Amino acid sequence: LVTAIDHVGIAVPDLDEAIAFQRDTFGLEVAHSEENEEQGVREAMLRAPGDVTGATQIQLLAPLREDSTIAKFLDKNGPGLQQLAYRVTDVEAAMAALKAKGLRLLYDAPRRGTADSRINFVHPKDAGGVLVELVEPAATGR
Ligand code: MC0
Repeated sequence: LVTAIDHVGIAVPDLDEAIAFQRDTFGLEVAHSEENEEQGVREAMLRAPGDVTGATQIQLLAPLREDSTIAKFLDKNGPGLQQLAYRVTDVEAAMAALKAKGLRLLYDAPRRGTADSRINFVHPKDAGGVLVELVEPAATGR
């Protein structure tokens, strides 16, 4: 079902501060950043210098609004790991396979994710306490 570990997402209160911390402490660099209005996030994808295209990235997620999922996560838990994202080739097929196993998907249809990927999420209560994201990269993407 899964072809790669796409990214691991960290909730942060301030995106620019978190980017600077990861750069100055660990040497990670920004590969991509954007705002996703629907998801209520400002986000950045980080990678290690020299990483091959398609390698696992670290996603920093900062809230755009007080009522966003990331704002709620930060209020409840503080900064930290928020999600694990698995790459798939066909998000609808992955959704159907997981539904058939009795797992709850958060959306009835895929929504827009980073860099025009198509995404959905498995409820953390059905995945060992981990919010699992399914990511089908855009056709022109990685
Ligand atoms: C909540 N829970 C989590 C969790 N969030 N467990 C593990 N990881 C998380 N991130 C647990 C809580 O501890 C609680 O358990 C129960 O789930 C209900 O939590 P809640 O605090 O009442 O929160 P809800 O139910 O309002 O929301 C949780 C839910 C939400 C997963 C449905 O966060 C959501 O819709 N997430 C998907 C969208 C998202 O995360 N967007 C931001 C990233 P207890 O035991 O205390 O009851 S956007 C993104 O990722 C895009 C841009 C991309 O990568 O392409």
